[in-house]
Amino acid sequence: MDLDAVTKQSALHAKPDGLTLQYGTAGFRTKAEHLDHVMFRMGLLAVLRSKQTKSTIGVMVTASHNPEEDNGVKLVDPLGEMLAPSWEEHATCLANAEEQELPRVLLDISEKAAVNLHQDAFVVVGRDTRPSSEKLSQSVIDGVTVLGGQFHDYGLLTTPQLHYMVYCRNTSGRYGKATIEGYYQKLSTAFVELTKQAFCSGDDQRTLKVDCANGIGALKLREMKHYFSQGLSVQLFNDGTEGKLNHLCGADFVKSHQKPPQGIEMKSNERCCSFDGDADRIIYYYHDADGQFHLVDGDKIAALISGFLKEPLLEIGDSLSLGVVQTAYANGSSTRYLEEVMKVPVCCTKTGVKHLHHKAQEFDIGVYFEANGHGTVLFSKAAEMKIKQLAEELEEDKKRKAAKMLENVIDLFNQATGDAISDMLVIEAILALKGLTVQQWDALYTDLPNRQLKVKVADRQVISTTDAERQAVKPPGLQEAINELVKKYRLSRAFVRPSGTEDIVRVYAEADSQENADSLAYEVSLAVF
Ligand code: NG1
Ligand code: ZN
Repeated sequence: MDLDAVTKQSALHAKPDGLTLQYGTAGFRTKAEHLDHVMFRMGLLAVLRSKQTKSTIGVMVTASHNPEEDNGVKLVDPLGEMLAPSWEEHATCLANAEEQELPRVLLDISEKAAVNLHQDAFVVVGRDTRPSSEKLSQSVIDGVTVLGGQFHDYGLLTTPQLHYMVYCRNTSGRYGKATIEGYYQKLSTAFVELTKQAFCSGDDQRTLKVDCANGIGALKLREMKHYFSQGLSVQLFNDGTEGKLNHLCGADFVKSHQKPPQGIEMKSNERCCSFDGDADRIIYYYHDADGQFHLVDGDKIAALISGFLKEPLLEIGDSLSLGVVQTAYANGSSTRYLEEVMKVPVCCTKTGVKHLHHKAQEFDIGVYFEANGHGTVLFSKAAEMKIKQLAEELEEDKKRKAAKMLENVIDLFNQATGDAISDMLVIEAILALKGLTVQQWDALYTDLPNRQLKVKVADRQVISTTDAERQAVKPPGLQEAINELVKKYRLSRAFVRPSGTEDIVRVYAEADSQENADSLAYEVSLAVF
């Protein structure tokens, strides 16, 4: 490691005095102008992680649903997963080291993590469409090269596409080709195969309106839509040609405001969906004949998918386990529906996809979704092999057909992370195969009215939680106060937790009516002070 060269280069990406940042749920995120040094240093860290794992590591420059002025960076581990927790700590140390401490911190990390410094390193970089992203990704590359790492810059990519590239590169191409063309081919082939037998009742059924949050999703969906245009026609809105990224549009806006985005024309009963700014989340919605808005969120996506998967799994007659993973934000009705009607086991984990992803790996087939629309379905190696083997069998019967269908489903889901484009194609395939309208899908169960609030406090870390964030253990008395408030309402539930991505405390409440959910959330937010 040429530490003199690092020091010299680092001076060109100097850390502002006194600035401390933390590697949170989705990496580092803050105003773009404060991130240059972090980018450079994450380039350094990616090289060390690559040497240690003897694998390609990904670096994605994005701040997802946050405003256009923000930016962020996260590292992607060898199998396309989020960075391992012990390395999150290294990332925080490295980002906060003062200039003169940088060489020592680098050596410290190398020693603690037993990095073989003679090992080669390879890093792949991707970025979203923010005006600041190009320059910031160049700073990442500066960090990679000063430590002698090789790199490939994919340029503009959705976050899940970068995860896909990392996964492909570390599995010798068995998962797919590590090119944008490879991604389009893999997904669209699976989609076309899956929907071959779908009954389509006219063109309306095959059209979907997509709000792209004025982000990277628009660029990539526009490139990709020709690959599957026979099965599905997508109409792009908020495609970045006029509006501002994530401004009054996108999945996060629609979910948190529970209203349609600007810039999309919705006719009654038309199926619409929104991506977020880096296209790793998706949610659906529609207006009914009375003009009422209906949100079909991540919980309902999980319900649709698990219901769909149950049938072919039953058909192949193998006892592959199917489970659903949610967070505390999952609507109470969805949990009840999954457990009592669908009879699938449901687990609850802490917020943040790394927790859900990890838990989902405990099942042969693990469906995980956050209510905000981030999720995917993971198939264990054993399940994949069993399904592939059955799909190859000579006898052309129902069992083989079911296995074939599952085989395509495996290919259509991004196995590395939640992916708006991939999830959209799965959902569209299921709706087509089942002949379901968005209203029929929405009617699987009725959401309990709910409310989320943000509370600004001096130090959000004074709140700590347990039981997958559903109970507050600190400060003393807070949970008791929440329990008392919850008792006042029917079908009620509430919890608070410090956000991992913003300097706020989040309050969530649900109850038998919107008015009650609103009051409960408000009362709980007062108890937080
Ligand atoms: P925080 O800020 O920790 O609540 C938010 C989302 C998560 C996840 C991350 C990463 C909610 C309530 N929280 O986390 O689900 O998506 O951002 O983007 O939606
Ligand atoms: Zn995102």
